[in-house]
Amino acid sequence: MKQKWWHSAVVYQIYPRSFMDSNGDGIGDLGGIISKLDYLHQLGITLIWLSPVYRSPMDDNGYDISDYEDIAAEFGTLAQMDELIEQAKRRDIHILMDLVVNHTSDEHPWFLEALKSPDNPWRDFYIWRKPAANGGPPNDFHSYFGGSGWALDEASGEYYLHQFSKRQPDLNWDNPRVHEEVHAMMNRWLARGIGGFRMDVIDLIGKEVDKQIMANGKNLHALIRQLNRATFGKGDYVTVGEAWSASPEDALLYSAEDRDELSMVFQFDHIKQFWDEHAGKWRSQPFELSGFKAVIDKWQTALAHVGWNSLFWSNHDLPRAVSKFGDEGEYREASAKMLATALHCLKGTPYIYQGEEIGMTNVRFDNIDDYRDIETLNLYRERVEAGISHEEMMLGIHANGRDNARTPMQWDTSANAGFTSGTPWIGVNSNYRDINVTAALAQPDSIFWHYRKLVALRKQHPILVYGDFQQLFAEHLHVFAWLRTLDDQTLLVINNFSRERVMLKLPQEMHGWHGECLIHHYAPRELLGSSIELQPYESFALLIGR
Ligand code: TEU
Ligand code: CA
Repeated sequence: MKQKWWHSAVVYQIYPRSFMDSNGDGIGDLGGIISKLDYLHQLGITLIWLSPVYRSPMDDNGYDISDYEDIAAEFGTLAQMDELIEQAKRRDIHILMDLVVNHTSDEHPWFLEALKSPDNPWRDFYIWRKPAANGGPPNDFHSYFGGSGWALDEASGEYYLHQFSKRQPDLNWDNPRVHEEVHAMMNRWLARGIGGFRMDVIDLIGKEVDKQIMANGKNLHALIRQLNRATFGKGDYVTVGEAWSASPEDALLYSAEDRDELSMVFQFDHIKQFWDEHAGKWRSQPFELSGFKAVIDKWQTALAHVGWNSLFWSNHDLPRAVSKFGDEGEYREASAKMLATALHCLKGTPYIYQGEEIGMTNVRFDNIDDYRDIETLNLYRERVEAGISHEEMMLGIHANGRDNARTPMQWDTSANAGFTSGTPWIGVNSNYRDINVTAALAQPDSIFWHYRKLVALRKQHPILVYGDFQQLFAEHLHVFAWLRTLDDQTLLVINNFSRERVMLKLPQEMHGWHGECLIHHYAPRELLGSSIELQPYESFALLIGR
């Protein structure tokens, strides 16, 4: 495999609305991000995935873009965006912009033109269909954000497709003019000095509407290859496509080097595994390690030598890692460190979601009015109207609602966790007095310093980047362990994913294994006898000496 600089990089995702407010309006902004670059430099990350900051009516907090080449007033200005790119570069950090081109905002000029008449030149930038025979939507496609995926344009009597909110009309990627406009916009952003793109729901742009094939349409990979050759493929840029539908086979198509498509994709098997097959995320299933291990193993094995994995536990759409996969209470710190070690000792590029590095947890607002996310609010209303109880829906929101990850970053113990001097756009998690950056930096063995050590290890040890993955103890109910091997080196990684003390019996060939313990959060470990007693949520990585 040809080595790439970003194979050993670690990416930090910033959700700008919630990261840091610099002007007291209660909304995070570019000035706030610039003021925290030294903090990120201290963590050691070299890439930032910046969720959208473009002009937007904020129906979906910026994933509804009305101008791809200007900055939303509440986030700042283009001059500040250039400043952020420049200031980041001085700290050896590159910015991945979030490319949202499956759809625009309904306030984008293209859509405003398209609405003027069915024969307007911009009309077929979007996807229009006549009503069904009964006058209703053309088919029963359901929006991810509730209700029909078709919205009626009264003036023309036609419907337009929107897989997300009705204010996010889908672009028509069968139209070559859409390609031209998007390519030109992307090249202008690359010319501004960004490091690449995260691509929102990229698996949806090849949709075959009349067959109701939304993901993985027949033209999808041709469209992505065209994007590559027309824009980022001309330089050493990093691209990561969000692909909720991706299988390992798909991921090979997206990320195999000779494909000229993407660097990697976000796949969500380890997330959807704990959703209910009928109610989806709104009826959360309890975490269960054996299925989780099998999924991670499947992906590590499938992309072992071709293609490249992204590695993440959370993002702005998901619950907090320690709440989902670890322990929020007594073992919050231990489980957060274990999750960090496990993720960063897998093969692929690790992503840290803002606040994960200090063990931020899910939030529990009791009142639905304290939530902000359009998906949560729409589905609460739709499901409660359909007869689901308030209590059951709140359980689902507490477990998997997107606002879990969108409460303000917790910087210190001052009002609003130091996020804003104003009134925050969404409530601050009440645990900020205990969980905040200032406390983490002051505590030598905090989760933050554990992450920093892991980020540094990846740069120092090629085995962490390129070592082959081979699972051990696959049947064990509490332990997830594996080997990484590269040339004559062997790294043993052992993670106790439970609050139990676990006596792990060792096979004969492992007796006496010793060497350099690269990372641990209890005590350095060696395999001296025929078993090892693991503490609750203990993990370590041991570079086996010869
Ligand atoms: O998310 C795609 C998406 O499908 C998720 O919203 C997912 O369906 C949901 O979280 C699972 O319940 C991307 C962005 O990450 C998300 O923030 C946007 O809302 C969405 O696309 C539309 O742009
Ligand atoms: Ca602000």
